[in-house]
Amino acid sequence: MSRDTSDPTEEANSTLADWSRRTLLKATGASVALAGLGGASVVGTAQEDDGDGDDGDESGEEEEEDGEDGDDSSFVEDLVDPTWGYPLAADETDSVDIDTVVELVTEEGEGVHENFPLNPESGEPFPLEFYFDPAGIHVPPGGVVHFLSAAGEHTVTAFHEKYGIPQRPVPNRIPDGVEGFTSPPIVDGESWLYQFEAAGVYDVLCLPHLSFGMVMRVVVADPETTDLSSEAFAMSAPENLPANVTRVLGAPELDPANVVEQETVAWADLTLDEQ
Ligand SMILES: [Cu+2]
Repeated sequence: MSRDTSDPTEEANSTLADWSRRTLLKATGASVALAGLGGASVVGTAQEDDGDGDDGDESGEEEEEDGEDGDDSSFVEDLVDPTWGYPLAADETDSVDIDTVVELVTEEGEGVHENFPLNPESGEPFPLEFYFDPAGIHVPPGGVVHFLSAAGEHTVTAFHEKYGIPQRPVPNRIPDGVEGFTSPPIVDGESWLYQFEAAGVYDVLCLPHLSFGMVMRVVVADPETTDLSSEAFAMSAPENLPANVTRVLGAPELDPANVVEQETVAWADLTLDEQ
């Protein structure tokens, strides 16, 4: 029997996948923002919020499809699953315009912080630095964040006990009642969108690099209506976690009220003292 090289089942499956995706995007109105790769709504991956809060487009380029947030958040929020978020292939990453971008970085050599991380096994300096940048962000309730793998393979995973294993327990460090969530592994240029609904403090980790201190903090709060001195925003000191993690989450710059005040806290600005 001769083998047919064009497998009709495979072809049908890929066609179906294409069809489903386009239909999904179209149904939510996101097709305008996502379909035109290289189109008008392209933003550079290095773009950062200019911090002045007006979402102004200094290039003067008109963004015709703006939602009320001034970016694509209102188009993509219906796509974002509360547990699985919404992944973007590398060639889709630039087609989405979300103001809040967090880069996931693997840096070889000296790195940003001297003597960080230490090798979790030996305690000696480790020649790679893995980090989220910014390491602290404030988002309003319902805010969408674009996590971009700038270099290396990473995940964006909530501190929730379901992601722990006996050799590497993960305590709950997200608001009560919020389900754990995680991205798939994302590599160079791929990214992942997540919408933070409930107010509170969310500590987030990268599964392959947890022991190297690749963690960050997202503070979800409406500063107008939220009492930042309430218990929901009092973050407990990290306990029973690798020393590198304790150093990052214990950095004074990641105090939730400070994160809200600063809007973003750069990785380079953390004070990573031994605790
Ligand atoms: Cu990582």
